[in-house]
Amino acid sequence: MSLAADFGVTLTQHVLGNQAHHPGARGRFSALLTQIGVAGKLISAQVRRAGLIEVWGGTGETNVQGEKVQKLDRIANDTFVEVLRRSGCVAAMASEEEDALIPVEPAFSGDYVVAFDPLDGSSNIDVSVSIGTIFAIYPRRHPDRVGLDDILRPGREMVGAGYIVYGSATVLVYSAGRTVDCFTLDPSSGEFFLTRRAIRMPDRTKYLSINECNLPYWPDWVGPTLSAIKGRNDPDVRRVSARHIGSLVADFHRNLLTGGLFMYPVDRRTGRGKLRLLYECNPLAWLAEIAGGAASWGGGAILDRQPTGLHDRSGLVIGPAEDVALARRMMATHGDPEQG
Ligand code: P6P
Repeated sequence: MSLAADFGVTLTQHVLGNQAHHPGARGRFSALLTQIGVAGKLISAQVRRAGLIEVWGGTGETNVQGEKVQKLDRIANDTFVEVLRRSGCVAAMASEEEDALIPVEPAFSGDYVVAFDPLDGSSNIDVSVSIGTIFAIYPRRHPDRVGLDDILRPGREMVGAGYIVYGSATVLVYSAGRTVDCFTLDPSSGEFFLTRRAIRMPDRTKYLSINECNLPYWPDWVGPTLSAIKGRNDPDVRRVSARHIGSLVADFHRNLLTGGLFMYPVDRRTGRGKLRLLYECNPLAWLAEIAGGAASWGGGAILDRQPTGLHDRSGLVIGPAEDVALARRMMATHGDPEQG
């Protein structure tokens, strides 16, 4: 057998293989995903050097979210913007780090609009906890113009979504709508190789992932939901454990693979969630549903929520479908500020 046959499937090969399921595809989506892989490699290289080069700490700026911008936030954002801009596949972008829609000049404009969180979990950078990039891909609506209506649409209209986790390894997970597949970056070759094919989220909640210090501010449905799930443990058998690292993308990746329920409920004092709908909740909800899980907010499925602004926030319950349904029943019983 030739050496080449020993190598696994690369991201580009997998994306091109997916293309076969889209008759008439012109390869632009494939090119976009391949370029997202390039951006992930570039950001990974910077993340892996944090501490060795001057990228720890903040830039002194505050972003549209009112959060202190970390140096790596800015590096990741600028990298993602420039790679997508030069890809020729994108007409406009929305970034957690940018106030407004980022248009792409006509010479480089393409068929898609992309919303992304360039570096989720950045409060963990300086303590070397896993962080990541999350992205959502929509087809542009009009050939001759691009605007907010191209991206302020329910997540169900996405044609692709995924994330890159800069953890013990750099992994890229994406779906083009049929399967959720995971690729691991091989540092020696610089290639992403397929390492988990057609991921299915386990049906049972093995891990609970929630910041319980926010308990005093949660709606009334949260306590009973947690008690019902924790109640599955007994002195002889531990069925559920707590795992929460405060980095949504890393918490989600673990939960996707091992079966975990992540919850970030709204603050009942304000009725507002913390997580962003367009580039955190929607892409992960899309992956969760394709992998057999579910994702909800107070008003129903995350993917059916109509955004009103680029930086809309939402409550989020995401994980095994049966426990997302449990949370929904508890919301119906006890009420939730997002139900209106
Ligand atoms: P808290 C990171 O800033 C983030 O957006 C998510 O990655 C994470 O799950 C959440 O905030 C943590 O928020 O309020 O628990 O610190």
